Amino acid sequence: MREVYGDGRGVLVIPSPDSLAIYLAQDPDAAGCSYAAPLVVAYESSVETRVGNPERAGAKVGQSVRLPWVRTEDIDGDGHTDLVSRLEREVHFHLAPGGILSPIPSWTLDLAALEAELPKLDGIQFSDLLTHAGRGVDWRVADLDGVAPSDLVLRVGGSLRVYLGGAARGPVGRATQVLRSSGNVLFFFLRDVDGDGREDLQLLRSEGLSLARILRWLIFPGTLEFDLYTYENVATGKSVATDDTGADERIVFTKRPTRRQGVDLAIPRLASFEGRSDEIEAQMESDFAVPARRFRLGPGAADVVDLIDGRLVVHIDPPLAGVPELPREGGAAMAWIEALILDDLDRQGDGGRRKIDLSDPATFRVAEGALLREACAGRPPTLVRPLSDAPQGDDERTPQLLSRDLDGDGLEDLIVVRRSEQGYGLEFLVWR
Ligand SMILES: [Ca+2]
Ligand SMILES: [Ca+2]
Ligand SMILES: [Ca+2]
Ligand SMILES: [Ca+2]
Repeated sequence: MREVYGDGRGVLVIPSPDSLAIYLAQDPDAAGCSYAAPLVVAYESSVETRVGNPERAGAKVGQSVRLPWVRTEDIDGDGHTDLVSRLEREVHFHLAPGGILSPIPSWTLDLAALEAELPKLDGIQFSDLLTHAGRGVDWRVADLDGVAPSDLVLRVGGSLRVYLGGAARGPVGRATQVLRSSGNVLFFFLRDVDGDGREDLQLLRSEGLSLARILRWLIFPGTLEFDLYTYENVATGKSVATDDTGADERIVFTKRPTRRQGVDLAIPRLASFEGRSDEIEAQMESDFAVPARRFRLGPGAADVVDLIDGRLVVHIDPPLAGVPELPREGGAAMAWIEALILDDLDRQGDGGRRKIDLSDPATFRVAEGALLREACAGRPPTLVRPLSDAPQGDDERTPQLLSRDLDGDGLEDLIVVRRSEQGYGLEFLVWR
């Protein structure tokens, strides 16, 4: 039993092989005694058992369980948390008007039906392998026009469909706006590019990529070019006449891109790259093991706290120009792309290009901890303090640093989390 909505009411979740039955307690004073009819969330799970090869000493034995993709977030923007459950071929949206979750999906996005709209492909397209990558169906929810409820954007291949208010009811009726892009649309983003507070539409598209070109990269280096097109959000909340006939049509995004930018992926000779990939992997692994991270301990821009040889090392307000703020490991892919590529392009404006050179080892230095440690190297630390307990033997894994405002002064304090086979060890440090 756990609390999901932060309203003090207990929630009982009973899993079955293909659904979760969620029982919400009805009366906060009688929590645990009376429950409403269950909310049944369908999901697909898979349990895979590996028995390995018992003849071999290093054989792996175990079971892997794929958990359902269920997420809680406010989909329609009414302030009440809703529930989304993603299945292989459809997505169920359970909305919670007035804070009461609908026991049956309020609407369903039928991914299979949308995919069926795409032209059929005859086998693998060797002349353009990215055709397959661009064939997906994708969705995002955001408030685009500043008028409740939130809005829905669907991508079906190279066609983008905007439904104002669509987050509350799904893609019913005619789309408010349809944008079509040629080439292979690989991905789309809703993000505020120009800083006016409204999310704009960005499409990442590519030229064709033939099998012949990949084979060529085995011998010669080359470049794969991507286009990033930005369509500015110009939704006004009012209907506007957009053509001479006076027909009333809402436009949300500009009909043509307002920024055209490029991302060039420089591909090294693959035959030479192959031998170096292990080296790069080892470097990335050791980079990600560095626990250094940014804190706001004092009034400066950022402070860096690191753990080196069992000691806490604090640098107050060190110069960190050029060290990007990267998501922690496990952050969403979108946050990485944003920090490493898109933020830079936003600053460049129309016509900007960003080169990613896969033959340059610096391209793979993407762990913030390692970059922060390097930025502070050679600088006298503000404080060095041994941790209170000695590390608990060789089995201890790299400690993690967490931040919380422990004393309520509005600035962060430190929590050191150590894991070993004996369990967890926590150390709380209030910064004054
Ligand atoms: Ca909601
Ligand atoms: Ca809206
Ligand atoms: Ca904007
Ligand atoms: Ca504090």
